Amino acid sequence: MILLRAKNVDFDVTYIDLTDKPDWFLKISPHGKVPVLSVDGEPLFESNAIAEYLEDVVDPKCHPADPFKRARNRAWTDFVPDFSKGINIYYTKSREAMDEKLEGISTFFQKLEDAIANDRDNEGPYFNGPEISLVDASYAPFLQRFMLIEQFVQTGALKDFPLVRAWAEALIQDDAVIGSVHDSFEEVFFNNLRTRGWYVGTLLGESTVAAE
Ligand SMILES: N[C@@H](CCC(=O)N[C@@H](CS)C(=O)NCC(=O)O)C(=O)O
Repeated sequence: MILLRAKNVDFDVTYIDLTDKPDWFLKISPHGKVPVLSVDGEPLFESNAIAEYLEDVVDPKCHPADPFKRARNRAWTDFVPDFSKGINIYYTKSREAMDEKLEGISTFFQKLEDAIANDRDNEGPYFNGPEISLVDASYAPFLQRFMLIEQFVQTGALKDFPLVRAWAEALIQDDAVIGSVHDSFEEVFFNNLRTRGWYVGTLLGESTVAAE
């Protein structure tokens, strides 16, 4: 959704309940996962495949033009599943479990800090420079959730990683990222954390600030 917005593509979005997936969705999503992009009625699944397809068919180009840089970006995009699991401190059931997870979080931020320091030759603020790219779109949802929770938990986990912090701050203020989630995203996310017994749910209070 971030890339569709960054590329100004007109699209309709259908949200589904992942705890009660409709039959029509299971028919078009072989792994039963979102996102799925329907192109002229034909489904495409897997975020990276969808992003690469959009990059091929819709301007402006968001991947770097240089093939070596593109490959490096893809390599960092491949790290997203590990990264997202490494920083999702909000999916822990107790303060101790969260603290334990926090002990390992620097490893993940350090890798990205080094990647930005080594691969970027400008002030950013995005992964490659002033424009949002595919690699940004792949990290944004996880950094967006982390930053949202950080307001409440204040772990300070990003304090030693100024490049990642500036990157995350740019992403959460980007219109394509803000508009990539439903208006009720924050409320639904927080309610899930509360009702499913995740520890941070106890720190969020009863009501939340309005969603973006
Ligand atoms: N590798 C997939 C992962 C997608 C994924 O994990 N989607 C989650 C939501 S963020 C999902 O659909 N979960 C539902 C389920 O696994 O039943 C991609 O990048 O598209």
